[in-house]
Amino acid sequence: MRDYVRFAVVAGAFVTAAACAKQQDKPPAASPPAAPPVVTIHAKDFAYTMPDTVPAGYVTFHLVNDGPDLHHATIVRLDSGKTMADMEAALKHPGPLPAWLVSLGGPNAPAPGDTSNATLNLTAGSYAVLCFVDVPGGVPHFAKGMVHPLVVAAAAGGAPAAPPTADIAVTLVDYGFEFSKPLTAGHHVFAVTDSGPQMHELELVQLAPGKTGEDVVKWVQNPQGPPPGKPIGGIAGVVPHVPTYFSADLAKGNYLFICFVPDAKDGKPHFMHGMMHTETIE
Ligand SMILES: [Cu+2]
Repeated sequence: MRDYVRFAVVAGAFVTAAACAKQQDKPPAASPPAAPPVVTIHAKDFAYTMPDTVPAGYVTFHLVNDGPDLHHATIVRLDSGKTMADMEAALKHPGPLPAWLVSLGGPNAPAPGDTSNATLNLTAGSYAVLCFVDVPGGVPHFAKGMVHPLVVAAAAGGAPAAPPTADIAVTLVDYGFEFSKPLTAGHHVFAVTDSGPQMHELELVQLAPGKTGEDVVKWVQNPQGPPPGKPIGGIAGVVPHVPTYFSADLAKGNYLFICFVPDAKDGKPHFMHGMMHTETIE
């Protein structure tokens, strides 16, 4: 009985407050911006299982690598009314992507059986998801079926999702990685921006004890024996000046940041131009 009374008094106070707010015509208190919706992409040899449509605005892509090979999910936008058929024709030609095919990042490769993530800000339009990973055998996985159309639909309304709150900024440059502060153990949200002029990616690999970036490069070129590190993810190929985000939990150890994007001038992967960097978490 006593509790009921207290409830009635509290409820009455709310009613009164609501009535006052109405009388004074105050704007409603702003609700905190929502977290981006999470879209799960399953990758396997050699196909994606994922939704066909996502809402415009910030979207977090959660990539599950069902294996057995390495896969990522590059999100590309098709401008100028180009179709999936136009894209597949253009991808038959080596070299830089045509200007109407805009690579916006996406979750980079986790180890088979693991997951990675990326948060992107997408405008409404026609998109596709592609796997450019060419290990093993040197044939990019999109040519083996890892292509999925994606429509980004105008958001339904309501408060737009806010970007993640990053604690480390990484800038991709020709040819290297620049950090806003040293890496530490624990959970981190990375804000990744390519400052150009070329497109780059960020693949994060936890090096096995005693292994180096050169060991990773050798293994990628000839994947024999156990890998010299564990891929964690990062951001797939992204054009300059488009901010993206990913999160990862890091333990003590050595971490390789590497870019495999082919150079616009000589076609060599960017790690051959020096775009590989090791950070140690003590
Ligand atoms: Cu690069």
